[in-house]
Amino acid sequence: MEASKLLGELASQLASGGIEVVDLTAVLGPDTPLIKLPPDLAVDTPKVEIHTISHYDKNGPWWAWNWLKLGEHSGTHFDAPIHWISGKDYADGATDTIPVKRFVGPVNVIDCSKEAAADADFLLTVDHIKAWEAKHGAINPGEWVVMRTDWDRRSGSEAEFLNANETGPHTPGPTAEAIIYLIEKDVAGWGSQTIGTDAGAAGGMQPPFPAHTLMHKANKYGLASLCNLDRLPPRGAILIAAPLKIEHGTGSPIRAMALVARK
Ligand code: 23J
Ligand code: MN
Repeated sequence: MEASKLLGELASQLASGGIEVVDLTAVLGPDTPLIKLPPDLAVDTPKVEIHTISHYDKNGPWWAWNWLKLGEHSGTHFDAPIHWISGKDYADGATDTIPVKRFVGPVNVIDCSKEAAADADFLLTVDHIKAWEAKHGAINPGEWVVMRTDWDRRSGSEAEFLNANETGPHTPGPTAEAIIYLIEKDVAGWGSQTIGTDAGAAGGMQPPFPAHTLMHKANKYGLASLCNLDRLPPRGAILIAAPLKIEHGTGSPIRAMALVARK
């Protein structure tokens, strides 16, 4: 189909609801869960703060507006290649230099919700991805791959979301081999529903934090704390995930959404 005709058809399907826009984003505010890193290793990102400048009052009689204190990696957010030391030298690897077309693409949703419910430390393997491809079709270059765990059901409580105890955080994620397999497929990036793109136990993996270390080394992107993946089909939806154009930014909160054909 001619591109202009396709856009016209898209517009009418959006208007009629034949194509739905699904919100994949958590509310961003002071209660947003944030990653806790080992204190001997690193400093943590600060809590999100929303400060009133005016609220139709003496500080601005006819308007309301706020200012924010916000870590780049807060809530539903985008990881740029320069976030990690392995991707630090990519000229097109920061929030202000990644080509904007990379923020829109097909999304493959691998449903691990049952596995994650049974085992918070569940790790997605190459065999699991291959079984998904045998059922739904091959993952193609430039596509996103996201791991559905329904972890957003825990997002009302930071303790439940981080799920940490004396042995560390217990959240699902990918094996290093699964990430290598997806890089060989030349995906756009990898997304999760947990606090970060890596499993809670990923600090002890080889390499440590493989989704960060390997994806960003390959100039690929990450998405974390995605919501509502249970509302997406395994394939066929279009993901829109655009970070703020922060100067030299390593990542950014996003308003992630997906275009989905109504069943
Ligand atoms: C810094 C250090 C380790 C990790 C992270 C950030 C994230 O998950 C993130 O938000 O990128 S694992
Ligand atoms: Mn991040």
